[in-house]
Amino acid sequence: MQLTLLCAAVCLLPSSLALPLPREAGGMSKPQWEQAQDYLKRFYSYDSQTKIANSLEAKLKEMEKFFGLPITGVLSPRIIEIMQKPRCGVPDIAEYSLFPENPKWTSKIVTYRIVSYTRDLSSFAVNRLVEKALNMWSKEIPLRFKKLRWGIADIMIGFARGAHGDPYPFDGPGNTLAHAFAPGPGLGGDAHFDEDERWTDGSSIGINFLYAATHELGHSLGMGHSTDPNAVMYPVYGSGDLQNFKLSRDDIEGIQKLYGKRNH
Ligand SMILES: [Ca+2]
Ligand SMILES: [Zn+2]
Ligand SMILES: [Zn+2]
Repeated sequence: MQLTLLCAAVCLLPSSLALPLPREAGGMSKPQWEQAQDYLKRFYSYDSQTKIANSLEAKLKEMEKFFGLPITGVLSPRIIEIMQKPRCGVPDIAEYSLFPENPKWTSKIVTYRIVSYTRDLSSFAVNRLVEKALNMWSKEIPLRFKKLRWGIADIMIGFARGAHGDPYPFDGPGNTLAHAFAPGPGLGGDAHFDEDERWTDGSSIGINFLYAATHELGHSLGMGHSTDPNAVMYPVYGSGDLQNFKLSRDDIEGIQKLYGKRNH
């Protein structure tokens, strides 16, 4: 208890005593700079790369490149705005070791199981929306999905809050909405949704579960993030028409590159 109080006292020192912020902070406030550093570490991680690629300036440039902004390596109000939007938890630029050569499922039938549900929607609605999301992808490629009621499926789907048994704890309401893992054993293919969000079937205010599920299940099939704001695989939530969305040309080209076309 005493230690906590001591720390609180130290942390409350006037900010004028703090070191000046680096050039990359672009004149933003200290909390904004700290939030930006955290964001870049989470979504633009290059840990196994060279020191140059690890600098915050380099990560900032990667982010500017991804979102089609002028490449300055300096924080701007536009970047802060993007950083504050709710988004997928999967990095835009990941450590290469996490994504070996285009991982994909090699079997023509991929199994899935819904392990846990949300309090926001009926289990009937979640089942229906997951099936709908999977169909968006499978109608473009020669792959079928089979739902399992128990046991281990290729794609384990669930809702959880905070720390939930993988190295990527959720962060409360907002910011990270969900994440999923590329095809592979164990966690591979699994899709997790933050139970601290308010999930909807599109009929009320909140996060559209069908849209989020279609995006995350794209990762479960091996899709990475797209820089195209019209793509379902764009990492930031809410840029397109969420009510009547469908896969974009970019999404379809990506998934067919991995699995080929479906023969109708
Ligand atoms: Ca969250
Ligand atoms: Zn994503
Ligand atoms: Zn998770």
